[in-house]
Amino acid sequence: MSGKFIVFEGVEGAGKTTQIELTAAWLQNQIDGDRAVAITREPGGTKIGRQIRQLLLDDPDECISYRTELLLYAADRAQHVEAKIKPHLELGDIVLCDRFTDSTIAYQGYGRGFDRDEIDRVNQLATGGLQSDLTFWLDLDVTLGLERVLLRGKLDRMERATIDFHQRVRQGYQELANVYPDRIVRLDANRSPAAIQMEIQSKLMVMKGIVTAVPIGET
Ligand code: Z5A
Repeated sequence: MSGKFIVFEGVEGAGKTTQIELTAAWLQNQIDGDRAVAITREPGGTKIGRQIRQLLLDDPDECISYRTELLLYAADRAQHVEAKIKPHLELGDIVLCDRFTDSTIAYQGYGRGFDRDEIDRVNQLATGGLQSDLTFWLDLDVTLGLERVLLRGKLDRMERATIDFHQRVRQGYQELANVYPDRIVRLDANRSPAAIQMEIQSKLMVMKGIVTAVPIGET
């Protein structure tokens, strides 16, 4: 596949959506015309996924078991990879995705306590082995993130989990970043959106196959 798959991860309110939009606007001017920048997210990147997202984040009458939750995120991802991500990558597009497999490791693994091997098997089944080319982890204190989200309105089912849960999730991201330093870039998310965006752009500028190289003397 000739495209690039860039994922944004982090706890609630870390600023992923904000940075994805800024990155997409910047990239439009950096890449050649026959490639597109596609923005997507999990859960909910496809039509089926939007229905799964409702099941996951709304308040169902019946309590969702952790195992059901894990499998619903995986079902959303399987559809997302097949119906949207892979077709874009095959066209050579740049896909900017809000959350992917590391969210499942952080939330269902570190947060809910599922065994890592079990999560890896589920992720493998859902993705067929697809991984991000680069993941930006927007690292933020969980209380700051939840404060930002609260300003926006009511918290959803996942956001209402305990602070301890969200702290374990952040710890999960930290451990993933330690293990995969080439794939996961930690960004301090407690800065202005512009400062964070500058750092993202500088990382993407040096990433092979993203920004169109302008031959010297041809500006
Ligand atoms: N989940 C899971 O458990 N397992 C999985 O496998 C997957 C997901 C894929 C999806 O929620 C939930 O599903 C999520 C993990 C779980 N749940 N929890 N809890 P979502 O898609 O609804 O929400 P989210 O991914 O957590 O995104 P978010 O809450 O919208 O946050 P964000 O995208 O990172 O931030 P934002 O929208 O860009 O910014 C939030 C606010 O902060 C907004 O008012 C901004 O204007 C403001 N902001 C942004 N940047 C800054 C800076 N730099 N300074 C100050 N204020 C800022």
